[in-house]
Amino acid sequence: MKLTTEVGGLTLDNPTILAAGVLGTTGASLKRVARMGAGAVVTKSIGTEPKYGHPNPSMVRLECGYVNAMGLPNPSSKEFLQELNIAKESGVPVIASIFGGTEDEFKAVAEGLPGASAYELNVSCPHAKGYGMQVGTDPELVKKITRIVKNTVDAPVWVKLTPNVTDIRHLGIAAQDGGADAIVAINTLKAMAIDIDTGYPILGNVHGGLSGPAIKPVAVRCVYDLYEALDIPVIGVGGISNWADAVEFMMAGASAVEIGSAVYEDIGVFASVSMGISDYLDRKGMRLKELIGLSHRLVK
Ligand code: RRO
Repeated sequence: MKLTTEVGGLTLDNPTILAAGVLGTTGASLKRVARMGAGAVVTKSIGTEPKYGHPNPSMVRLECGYVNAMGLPNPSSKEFLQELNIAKESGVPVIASIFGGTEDEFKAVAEGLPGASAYELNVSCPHAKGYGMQVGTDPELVKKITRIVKNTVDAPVWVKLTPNVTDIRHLGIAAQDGGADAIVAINTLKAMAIDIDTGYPILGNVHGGLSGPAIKPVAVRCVYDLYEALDIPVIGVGGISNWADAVEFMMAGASAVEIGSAVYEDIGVFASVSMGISDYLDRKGMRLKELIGLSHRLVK
């Protein structure tokens, strides 16, 4: 079954996308992921100024996933532009993940990274003071940020939301009202880990965000709720490790999926997820479109 997909203003060869994260730090690593079968790639989140990030350890592997507090390390949009241009040689869409503390900062980063296939507004990092969740839990601010970037760039604008709120639909509606072309759900869940030999919190920053299999049911619920509330596509992310996880997200309403933590276990995950979705559709005699939001049609 062919998996070509139109989502949020882009055409993808298949609906698997590298989520924003460590592998999006350089043009070379983004190209490598594209070669391994991703339908599109998202960069590490980029801001206006260079940032070292939080002290080490900044990422810890648990049985159920990872807790990280990288702290938005990035070289600034000015320095990252060359990496973006290298990544574009891959031939797959390259989405620039951008962050800021105000709508004007988001605008400046977007202007500093011309030529991205789309812009993913990161309003959802759970442990970045003055950025991320601090701007992304306020629907009015989410709408303002979305609108200003949408009015600045020609490319599609996606908005990545935090699950760390009572009802994610308010944020999705705000982003949609601001002109977003797609919603990406979810960023990491507020978390931490403690070393029981010493009693010290493991992360240098103490607090972090949880990703991986542990957050999958939370993410599926967010996608399900957003699909019902919105007219724009939802892109699912959170604990997707195999094709069955991707199918579950699509049944909840995801038009495509982003994969983050699972890449650290197997960079071939994009190809295996795509092949698994294709085989599943063949077995069921379905087209990809019929899978998206299927659970809603069954429940009604
Ligand atoms: O860099 C990070 O610490 C980070 C980011 Br920007 C984000 O969006 N989500 C996350 O869990 N970590």
